[in-house]
Amino acid sequence: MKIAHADVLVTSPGRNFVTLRITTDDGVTGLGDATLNGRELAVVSYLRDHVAPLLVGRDAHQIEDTWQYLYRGAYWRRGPVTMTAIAAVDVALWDIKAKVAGLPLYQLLGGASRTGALAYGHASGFDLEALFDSIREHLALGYRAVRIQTGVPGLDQVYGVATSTGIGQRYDYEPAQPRAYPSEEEWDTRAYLRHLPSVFEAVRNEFGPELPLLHDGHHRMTPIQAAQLGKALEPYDLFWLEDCTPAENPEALRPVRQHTTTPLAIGEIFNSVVDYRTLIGEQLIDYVRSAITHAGGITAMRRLLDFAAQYQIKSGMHGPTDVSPVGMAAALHLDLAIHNFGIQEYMRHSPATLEVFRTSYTFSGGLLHPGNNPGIGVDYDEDAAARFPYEPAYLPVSRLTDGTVHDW
Ligand code: EZ4
Ligand code: CO
Repeated sequence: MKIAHADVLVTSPGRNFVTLRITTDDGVTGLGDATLNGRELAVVSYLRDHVAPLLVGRDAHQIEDTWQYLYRGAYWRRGPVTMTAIAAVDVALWDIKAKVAGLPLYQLLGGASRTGALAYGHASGFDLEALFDSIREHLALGYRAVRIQTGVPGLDQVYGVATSTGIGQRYDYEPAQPRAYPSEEEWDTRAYLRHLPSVFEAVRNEFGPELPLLHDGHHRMTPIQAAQLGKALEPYDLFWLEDCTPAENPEALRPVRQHTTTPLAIGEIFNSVVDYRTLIGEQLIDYVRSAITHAGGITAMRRLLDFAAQYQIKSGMHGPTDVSPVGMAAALHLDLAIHNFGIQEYMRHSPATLEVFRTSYTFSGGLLHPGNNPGIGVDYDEDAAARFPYEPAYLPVSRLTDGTVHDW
């Protein structure tokens, strides 16, 4: 079964998505997500100009060999653009293999280890009232775990907080805005650190001790600030504190770990198992945040999560709306199959997105399931996609109150 062609598809049903479609000589198609938020066309070029021509004529069944060929064969290894492109090829080939086998992909990964994948949603609000409304709305939708993001007194716009006038739906935060330049947001870490524990106290008082609560620090703290926050949040029993420090420096989590028992999650901007060697080997984290889409596909994520399992570290795959329904479906197959599953992030995609991507995954009783269609279970509607042409979009940039560029 040879690869006949590989097409790169770009569409923007509310936000940009890049999809690789591989077609075999006997007409089987597979899809892979290649969406890198705010840098979409770099991956398009990588795939269209440098990868697609190499795929034609290769055996579609040789997933491992193709992965190594693209990784080692490029000489220039790792990096978000490269690993997103490799992931798209890898997922598309797994989709094909499972379709040919007539099985949902999770069956080829060892079969189901659970009935469904516990999902968490994004509750947010500028003040407590709006936040409580958002939490209630998520509970009504069936969520059994929620991430809490809130405004900070003195700041107009804060990461993770939905606005009624923004591009996203009321409570689903969409940070990438279609515009020619990134927007700029003001940030003040001390004001944030003073405010956040009171928010968690109020949420626990209102919603009780049982509901799993998560929070994303989005890379903004120094190690000692992160240690202070982790300690201050201990009474509120977080499921995890995510990305408390910038991602490049794994050693930063040593002091955080020494000072707090709040569980730590990191890795949504990592793209390789290499990024995790210190973090996993020294047991500095509790959850691995990479997405299949950005970390080399199912082949690479399986290896990473098997490594993590040796240290009782679990999965918590990244699942914002910038991971397309193809990337989400791939994640759900792996979530269902692996032993060390932790939780799956799940921001629902917009109705327009779901017109282009016809999914078969389900969300019920707080659990996601990939469905039982052969392959990963997503179809791409090209006519619908054509109605939503590409629009340049950027994530915001963060500045401290004196104008210094900060981590966003
Ligand atoms: O900011 O996906 O945990 N989720 C996140 C996301 C990221 C965006 C960046 O593309 O941190 O909201
Ligand atoms: Co995050």
